[in-house]
Amino acid sequence: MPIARNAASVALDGFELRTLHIPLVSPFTTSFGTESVREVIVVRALTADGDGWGEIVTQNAPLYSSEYTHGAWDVATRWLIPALLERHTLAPDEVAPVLEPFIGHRMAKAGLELAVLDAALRSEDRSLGEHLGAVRDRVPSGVSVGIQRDPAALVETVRDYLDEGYVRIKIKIKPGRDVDDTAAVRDAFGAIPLQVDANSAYTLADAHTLTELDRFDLLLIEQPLQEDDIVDHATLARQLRTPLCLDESIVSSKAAADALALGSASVVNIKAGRVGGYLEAVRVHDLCRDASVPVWCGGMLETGIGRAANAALAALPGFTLPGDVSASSRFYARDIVTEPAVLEDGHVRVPTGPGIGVDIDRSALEDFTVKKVVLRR
Ligand code: OSB
Ligand code: MG
Repeated sequence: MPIARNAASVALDGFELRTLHIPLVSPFTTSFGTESVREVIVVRALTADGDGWGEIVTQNAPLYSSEYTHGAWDVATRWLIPALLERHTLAPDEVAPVLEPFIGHRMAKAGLELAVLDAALRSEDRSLGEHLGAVRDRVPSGVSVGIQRDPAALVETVRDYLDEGYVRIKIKIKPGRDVDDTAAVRDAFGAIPLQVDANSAYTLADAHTLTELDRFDLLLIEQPLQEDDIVDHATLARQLRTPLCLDESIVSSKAAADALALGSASVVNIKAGRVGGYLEAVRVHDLCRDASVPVWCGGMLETGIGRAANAALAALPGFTLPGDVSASSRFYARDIVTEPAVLEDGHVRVPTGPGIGVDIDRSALEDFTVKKVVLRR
């Protein structure tokens, strides 16, 4: 099947950035903290051919990675956007090379690239899924479940998601909330597709606790150790029967190649924000597919913008495990797109309209905006 991955150049007039505060339907707790309001930056690329939309998926505090929303706003307005606006015309695959001299800040770069990509694809009347190489029109939907008050509360929360039709459950764990929580879910629901995510909360000294999880036949254990513990992850992987999946550590296709070469992971979570954009995410997909390493699409509590783009990415052929590509309602009572992602028979549809394939709900966007700037050439 031919996969066209070049999109037209756009004539860039400027960018609009907004910080949004969107309430979550319930607090989301991980090993690194609790979030009740999603603070996120929405990017609008202003071009001669129309607007494009993107999202910078940083969180309020630098707890998942070193990036955080105020930092992303600062680097985007002070450095990244001015560099992009020096170019009169820009193709989506030129965004990353133009921004490459600026170290790190991958989520900020990814949000800007998505806005340019969306504008370019809309102007050509092509969908992001088609552009990235999607081979499915819907993707299986897993759900990421935060740490609850106690294992009994966790069981009730998981029950509700299973009743909604989610086809895979991921529970967050941390030291002291691992074996008992996992046992409670296994005991209550039997052989459901189940995996755990530690968000870097352990060290190699905790290997005995992590090997205890082997008896639960989990699909995988996600990111037990620190982002740069690439050698320790390889050591741990050799002690576990459960497949080890990396999230935080995979910051680029180079990092993915290194992790696979070292044996640090046998599964990879792909998040476009974490690797600097959807185009780099496809490169991670491609190299994992060449190495027969299964991948799945992670999430960062995306709004309808990133959620639509994630569905397109997750429709690529190497995404053989269900991702954290849930319905909008898993996090939000009100989203900022006119057709928020819904769960249909345990799946989320891949949008087919031009660009990301969803339209912005302008009144919701205004209502959630707490800060706005427009930078023009
Ligand atoms: O580790 O996958 C993670 C949310 C914020 C930061 C990190 C992670 C998560 C999730 C939620 O697990 C995934 C989602 O958006 O559904
Ligand atoms: Mg994770």
